[in-house]
Amino acid sequence: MLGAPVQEGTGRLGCDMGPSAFRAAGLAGALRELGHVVVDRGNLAPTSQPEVRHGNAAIKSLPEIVAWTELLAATIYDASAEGMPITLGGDHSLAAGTLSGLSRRAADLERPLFVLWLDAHPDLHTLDSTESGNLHGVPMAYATGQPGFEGIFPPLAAPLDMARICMMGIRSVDPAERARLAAGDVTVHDMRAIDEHGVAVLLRGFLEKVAAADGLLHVSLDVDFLDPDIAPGVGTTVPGGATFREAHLVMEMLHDSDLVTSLDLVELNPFLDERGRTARLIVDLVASLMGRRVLDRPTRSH
Ligand code: 4U7
Ligand code: MN
Ligand code: MN
Ligand code: MN
Repeated sequence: MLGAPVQEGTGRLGCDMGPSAFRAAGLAGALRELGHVVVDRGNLAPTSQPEVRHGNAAIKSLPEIVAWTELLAATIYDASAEGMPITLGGDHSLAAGTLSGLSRRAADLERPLFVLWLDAHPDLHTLDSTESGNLHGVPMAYATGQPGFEGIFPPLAAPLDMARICMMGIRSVDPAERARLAAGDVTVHDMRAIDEHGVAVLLRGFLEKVAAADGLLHVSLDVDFLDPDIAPGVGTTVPGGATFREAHLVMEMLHDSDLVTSLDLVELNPFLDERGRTARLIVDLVASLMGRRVLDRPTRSH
């Protein structure tokens, strides 16, 4: 577990308390109960900020986010050699750093990096296209090597192949992001696809691809993947999200696949939460991902 209390990627305060809330909700204990060895490395903090600038005047806190990206890229690269890094956010801008570190690890191992992106949003804005200027909306564009990050964000060992990304829960896409999705071959399972087919069928197809390619699998879980009724502790609520049961099934299937090599938990804003219920829900979901189940039965097709 590595705390990354970055909040400058959103337009508001509060995500800096995320790592603390995950700890208070009992994340480490829940995983130890399942037999895992858990090391809490505490919270990271960048020590200096680069002098970076960009012509888009809407952009907020660019030096802070670049500093976090550099720090996390190095830290997660190292941590991925020792175990399964769980990054406790912090806002989703941190995925620029984790994906950068993991792409370098995957290149070293000569294994392909796959990403399961559980989010209401694709976070595919570039520095040029973002209108809100909130950099939690750009990590996927950076990680996939979209133009305009060069000379500002750290260089990637290898850009993430769009064909190795599976997005689930998507329901808020800006025009520039829609164009990028249309141009690339990202698998996007929006809420309509989930309603029509169910998460099991959609996820199984992706997991089979990862297994066949002997890939690394990174899971990036944005709290707004979940329906705001069950997960109110987030700044960017979008109605119509994943249900409790859908989210648990995703996690149980991920556990059964034995493919997950790293995890981001992002966008929890404890200031907006109701008596810790969102933090506790995420802890329960991670426990499912790490092996907790109701009966001793894997969730396979029959
Ligand atoms: B999150 C947004 F305009 N696209 O760019 C933007 F809708 O990490 C939202 O997924 C970004 O929560 C959401 O500001 C970023 C907006
Ligand atoms: Mn996100
Ligand atoms: Mn989101
Ligand atoms: Mn958000």
